[in-house]
Amino acid sequence: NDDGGGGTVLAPKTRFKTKRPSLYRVLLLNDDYTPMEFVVHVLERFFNKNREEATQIMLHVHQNGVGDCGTFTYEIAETKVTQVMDFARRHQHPLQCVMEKK
Ligand code: NFA
Repeated sequence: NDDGGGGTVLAPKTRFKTKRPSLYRVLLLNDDYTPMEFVVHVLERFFNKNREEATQIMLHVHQNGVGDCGTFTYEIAETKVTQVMDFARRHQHPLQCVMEKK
């Protein structure tokens, strides 16, 4: 811009700062009642795992108490948690799904 006095007034520089989104890990928690096959189905249906991967993750959760289903941005992770919790509740299984910031 021009200030009318021979000087030049610069417009504030517009910055296009890119911010990487925070990432969240979605975890399944072990319990004594949810059938193993149901957990495998959850991993296939909501986390796009094949049967082999799903079975490995399910067994890891069964043996270690917790297991990694995947890493997502906040909104996607939140949606996965809600979908899994609703699906488990509808089937009257106590399966718990949580998210944690990385
Ligand atoms: N522990 C459950 C059982 O023995 C299986 C399970 C695995 C539950 C992973 C929750 C998560 N039926």
